[in-house]
Formats: sequence, C-alpha cells, structure tokens
Amino acid sequence: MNEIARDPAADLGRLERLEGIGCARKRREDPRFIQGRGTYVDDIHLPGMLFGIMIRSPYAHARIKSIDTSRAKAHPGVHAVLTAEDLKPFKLHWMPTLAGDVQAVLADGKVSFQNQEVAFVVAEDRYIAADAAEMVEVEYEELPVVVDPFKAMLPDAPVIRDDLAGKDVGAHGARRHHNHIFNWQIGDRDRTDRAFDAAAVTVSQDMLYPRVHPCPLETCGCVASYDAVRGDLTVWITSQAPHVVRTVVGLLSSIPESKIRIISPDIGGGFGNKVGVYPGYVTAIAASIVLGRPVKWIESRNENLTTTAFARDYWMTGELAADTDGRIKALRVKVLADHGAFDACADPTKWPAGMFHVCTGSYDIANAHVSVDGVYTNKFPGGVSYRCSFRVTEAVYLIERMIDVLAQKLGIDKAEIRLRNFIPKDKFPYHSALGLDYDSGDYTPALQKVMKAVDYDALRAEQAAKRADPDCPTLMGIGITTFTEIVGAGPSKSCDILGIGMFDSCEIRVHPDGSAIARMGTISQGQGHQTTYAQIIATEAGIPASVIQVEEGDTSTAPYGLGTYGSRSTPVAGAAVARASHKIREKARKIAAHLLEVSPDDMEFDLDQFRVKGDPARAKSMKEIAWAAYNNVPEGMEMGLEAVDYYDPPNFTFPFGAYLAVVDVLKATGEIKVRRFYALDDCGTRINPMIIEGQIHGGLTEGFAVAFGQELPYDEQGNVLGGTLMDYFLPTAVETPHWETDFTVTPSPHHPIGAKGVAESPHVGSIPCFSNAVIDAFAHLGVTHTGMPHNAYRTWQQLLALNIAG
Ligand code: MCN
Ligand code: CUM
Repeated sequence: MNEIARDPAADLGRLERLEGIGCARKRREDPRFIQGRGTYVDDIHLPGMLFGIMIRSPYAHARIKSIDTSRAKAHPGVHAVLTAEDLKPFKLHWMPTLAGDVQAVLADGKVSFQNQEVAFVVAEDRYIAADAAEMVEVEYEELPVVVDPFKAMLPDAPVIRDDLAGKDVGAHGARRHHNHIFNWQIGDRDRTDRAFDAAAVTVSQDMLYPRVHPCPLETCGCVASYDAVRGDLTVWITSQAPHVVRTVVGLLSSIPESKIRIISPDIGGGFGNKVGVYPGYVTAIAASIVLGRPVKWIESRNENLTTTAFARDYWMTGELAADTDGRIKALRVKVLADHGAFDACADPTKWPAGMFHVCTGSYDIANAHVSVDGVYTNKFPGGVSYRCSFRVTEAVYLIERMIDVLAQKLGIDKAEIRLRNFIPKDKFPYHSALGLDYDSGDYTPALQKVMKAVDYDALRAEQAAKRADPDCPTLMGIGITTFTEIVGAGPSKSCDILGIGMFDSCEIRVHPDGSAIARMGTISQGQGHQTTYAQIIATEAGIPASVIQVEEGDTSTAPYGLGTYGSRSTPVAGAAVARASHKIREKARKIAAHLLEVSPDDMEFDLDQFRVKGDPARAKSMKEIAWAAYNNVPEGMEMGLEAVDYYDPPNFTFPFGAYLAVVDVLKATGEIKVRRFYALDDCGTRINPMIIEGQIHGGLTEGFAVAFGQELPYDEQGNVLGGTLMDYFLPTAVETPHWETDFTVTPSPHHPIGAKGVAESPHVGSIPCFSNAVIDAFAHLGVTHTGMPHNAYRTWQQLLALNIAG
C-alpha cells in the first residue's frame, strides 16, 4: 500500500478543532446563564397576559360543603375564578396520571391532602390575584386523616378515594382494600422461600427511605396562550417531556396536536420534579381558552415543596439468605409504597414500582422475590423523582444496606463480602433473578481501585485503634457501596408512557457552509446537552462541535421524543444522535466519492474528511462535501444533507460505581463530619469528562443532603412539615464535603458509541454509602440500622441510648 507520510501534529490539530467525544469542552450554555440571559418560563411576558393563583386546602382531608366565589369575582381586576364546577362542562375537573390513576384538577367535593388545589383565580396581576384569593370562601367539613401507610391499610381506615368506591381492580390489577392501589410481584417466590429454608444464615432488616423532595431552584409554572382566531394553543412550560405534555393536552382538550405547541425554554433544574402534568397547567390552559388571553401560573416555593412530585416514601423489609462464608443465596423484599392521595408516579406503564427490580444489585444472587404494595394516604402525590432512575434509588439503598447487615452478622469485612458476591465479568450479559439483562459490568477492578486509592486497610486499622480507645472523642465509620444502575428507558417492548413507546430521536441538518443544526426529543434542565450532543456529532459526522447548534424543547421544531429523565438522554437520544450522524456520514461518503470519481467503497472516513483508501492525499473535507450537497450530488441522489433517527434501544444500559465514605461522629454533640468521599463511576464511553464530573458533584451533594438533612414529615393532622426553605435542608458550599472522583470504562455493547447514562448514579450510589458509613461507626456496638436523615439530633439520641454520649 502506498501510505503517504502523515503529519501527526496536523491530525491532532484537526482532532482538537472537532471537540468530539472525550473532550472536556466547556459548557456552551453557561455564558448565557451566568450573565442572567437565560429565558425561564417566568421570563415570558405576553401582551395582555393575566396571572393565575391556586387556592389550596388547609386541611388534609375534608369534605367541601360550599365555595363562594362572588366576592372574589367582583374584585376589580379579577377575570375569573374557576372551581371544579366550572371545569365539569369541559370534562377537565379530573385528569389522567402517568400511573394509570386519575387526579382531581380542582377538588371535586372533597380534598385528600393539605394544599390540594380547590379553585383558580385569574386576575390582571399576581397581587390582585392573591388579594382575590383571600376573598374566596370555602366551607370545609373535616374528615379523619391517615398519613401512615400501615394504618391506611387497617380495615377501619378512613376512605381516601371516594371516587374509587366499589372498584376492586385498578390500573395494575386487584385492590384488596379501599386504600390499596396495587400489589406488584416479581421473581420466583417458591424457589426463594426454599432457598431461605435451606440457608445457613439469614438476616432481616426494616428500613424507611423517607419522603423527600428534589426542590429545583426554579419552581413549576407555565404560560398558556390560546389564539381563538387561529385555534392555536401555545404553552411555555417547565416540562422535562414537552412532547408528552402535547399529547396529554391534546387528549384532554380535543385540540389536534398539530394545533398545540409546547415549549420548554430554559429550565432551572428538574430532577424529575418536572415530569408530571400538574393541575396548575390545566387550569392555566383552561383559563386561557375561556378568556382568550394568555395566562401565567408560577408556583411559590411552598407550593412546589408540598404539592409537586415528591420522592421515595418507601417502607422496605429486606431479607438475605447466605452461606456462612457470606455467599448470598437469596433475596426477599417487601415494600409498602406511600403514593399519597393519587397515584401520580412517573413510571413506565408496566412497572408500578419502576425499576425497583434491579435490587439484586451488583451481586450474583440466584433466587429473589419482590412484593410491592402501593397505598393511598392523605399526602400529596408523586414518588418518582430526584435523580431516582425510577425507584433505583430505593432498590440500591435496600441491597447496599442489606449487604452490610449480612457482613456484620457474619463478621466479614464489608469490602470482602462484596468481592465474594459480585457478578463475575465472564457472566455478562447477565440475566438477573428478577428478569433484567445487565449489558456489561466489571465490578471487581472498580472496587479494588477505590480501596487502593484510599488505602482501605489503613483506614480499617485506624478505625480498630479508635474503637479500642475509650477516650477517643469520635466514632469512625467507613461506608462502601458498589451499586448497579439501570438507565435508558427504554426498549419500547417493555417501556411506554400513555401507550407511547419510550424511543427517542434526533434530526440533523447540515447547511451549505458545513455548519449544522441538530434537534432532539429530549430537554436539558442543566445537564449540558447543547455542549455534549454536539460532541457526539463532531466525532461521528466530522463536523466541528463549535459550528453545531443544538436545539431542544420546542415541539413544533423537534422530532417527537419522550424527554429527559431516568438518565435516558445519552443512552437513548444520544444513540439517535450517533445514528443520525452516521446517516449524514454515509451520504457524505457517496458525495465525496462522486467528487473524487472513485467508488464509495474506496473512501474511508478520517476525522473530518473522506479520503481515498491507499491515497490519503486525495480527500474531501466535510465542509467541502456539505457545499457539494447543495450543488453537485451523484445522479439520482436527492440534494441536501440531513438525517433523522428514531432510536428504540434493544435494552437498558447498566452503569455502575464503587463509592467509599469516611465519617467521624462527634460523641460530644452527635455531629457527623464527612472526612472523605471517593466516587468511582463507570458510565461506559465518556462523552465529556468535565460535564460528567459536574453531574457527579451535583448528585453527590444532593445525596449528602438527603442522607444528612432532608425530610418532609407529616403530623397526625396531615400538616406537611418542612415545606419551606426555613425547614427543608438545601446544602451550600459551606456544608458540602470535598468530593474525589474517579472512573473506569466498560462500554455498553449495544449502544452505538458504548455510552451509558451517568446523571443519577451519584445520587443513587451515595445515599446508602453515607448511611453505611454512619451505621458502620456504631457497628461494633451492635447497631445494624438507623434511619435517615442522620442529623445531629438523631445521632445524639442514639449516643445517649448507647450510653456513649459526651
Ligand atoms: N454524559 C457524558 N458521557 C456519558 C454519559 C453522560 O458525557 N457516558 C453527559 C451527557 O452528555 C449529558 C450529561 O452527562 O450532558 C447527563 O447525561 P445522562 O446521564 O444521559 O442524563 P440526562 O441528560 O438524561 O439527564 C437526566 C438526569 C436526571 S434523570 C435528573 S433527575 C437530573 C440529572 O439528570 N436532573 C438534573 N442531572 C441534573 N443536572 C442538572 N444540572 N439539573 C437537573 O435538573
Ligand atoms: Cu427519577 S428523577 Mo430524573 O428521572 O428526572
């Protein structure tokens, strides 16, 4: 072969100019954000725009005897006061939820949680609306309240959902009590029971993953604008899934989807809080249609924290069966899931407990059985949010805590027991006892790398010395988690939302000058998609990222997609981006061959050009090819250079990680200091290491907040406590520990570029790691579990109970 000598420096220059996969490219969106030039929903101001405010119930459970809106309606500047009665003619007083349940848009005869939506006041501005809201007189008759899911299932518990009276079958099968939503089981119960009967050792542990809230900086809201003359509805909305909102609005309103435009502009954090459809959106749209004026609705912080998609509230019992050497034989799990007054979980339709069945974790466990019961209580609806990967947070918490409980019982080191039970590398693709097919993983080197980096043996030696010293002022704890995530919902055969398969999409248009615009069905809420999608196109299609415009979130321009949550953007839309790039590349190959008068098979792709095999000096750059696409294409070929791809993944992707935390508990105060946190993540091919690190820092910080402070408790009357930032803990740089990050790379075998999602891993993996560390500090005193949040007060109580405070 006649190889022409190449200039490696010139190649490197071309590679750097592309800023492709692997490049720590700076975030393209930041110059706008840090200069205050973002466009959030509340930045939208339309001529003639009105403002809506929700009137909410002070009671957690009450019958509505009457609503008198006359004074409010007469107040100057008020345009409408809507109640359920006003929405009934349009059949908009109830709406379907993503979980197959229904939810009252405005209370229809009764309220079932504190702050439930009762009426909607529309006025010239927010202040007039707030004044008028005070004038609406609602007469309530209080009903008995139940906020404890166990009590909700007692025979004489108050009936929360009158509308379901007599319905003993719900969206997910039989209901066995008036407050029961579903029972969902997976795995082989008999085999698992037999494995437990035969096991040398068994352990059991109850644990609550408390109700928390993602608390994004921007609350939820929308601006609805109905043009009565054109019959068009445009809605600017804080939504992680704008196309899904379009379909739901179309179904509810009977307006054809072609006349509905949903725009998610900049979103100030979503974290799963902005997946669902909320009553405020529906009332704003209804008011705009009725009044013929644009209507804005923006939540307050308290409304956001007490009415929109909370997370967790999972009451779990785990059991492990094992040999005396710690080899696990079986896992059995029972869960009571508190869904609040309506089941509005955002899970794929088939799985009412999301991906909870990834709870066998990174371990080769032959037998497993899971049973989850969903229950109604007098609390606000939700359950699936907060970097959760559809309940993987709860699943990983359960298994990682259970492994520690087992290790403690057997006196085996907590790293060692994990190494003994890992799914071996040669078993991938691995079929789990609960029916999932793990695509790839390599767990042992990941944990070993972490142990080496922190000098694990030295840490354990230090801990042993401190335990032996009764005068030591601290208790030292070491926490480990070796988690497996499941992200990339999903194969349409198993995942859908409202019947629409969970594929995703990308459309790329290359302009004559070689620059390009790309649009996806996903929407960034801070994840940096503008930056990273362009990097995929750069590598896969040879177009420099700097000339690629990435656009998301406008249903009138983007191809249909299911949105951004469940860390699915990279595994699903990212694959569509790669495949659309390949389509561009293949057309470019033919054009280049035509220009150079050779066969397309004789062309090879080289960074940003096609060159002739064996004669690399003869080449056409992508820029030249783009120009030719608009004036000189082979005979029979269409002009232009663009591609669309709809990607239905064959499987999920299974990112994983090994985390280690070191904490010191101060015996004098119960305070806990996180001395070290080392996070190793494996998300397959890494597109942008800097963005990955940012995602991990963010997720770890949230994990720290959940483990040590966040909680949304209720009192017996159903008052939600912690619904303001006075009470709800949001860590700042002051409290947040220092994070150390690391990685290994185990590509996904089925993803076109081998990438797995990463955004939720740090949250999923860190919370059990913190708990394991805190509980490890007390392990030598016989403690097997303490509940979150591990705040100073609780820890102090524990020190007192153990007689070691001071
Ligand atoms: N990435 C990468 N290489 C990989 C995987 C991801 O470079 N192998 C990059 C991606 O290109 C993308 C970012 O990391 O820019 C996150 O990608 P991915 O893991 O695919 O997750 P999504 O983009 O689908 O984000 C969703 C996820 C979820 S579900 C929650 S909840 C959450 C999270 O993102 N909400 C966030 N991170 C958030 N970060 C911010 N700033 N704001 C939120 O609301
Ligand atoms: Cu479950 S929180 Mo994210 O999937 O938007």
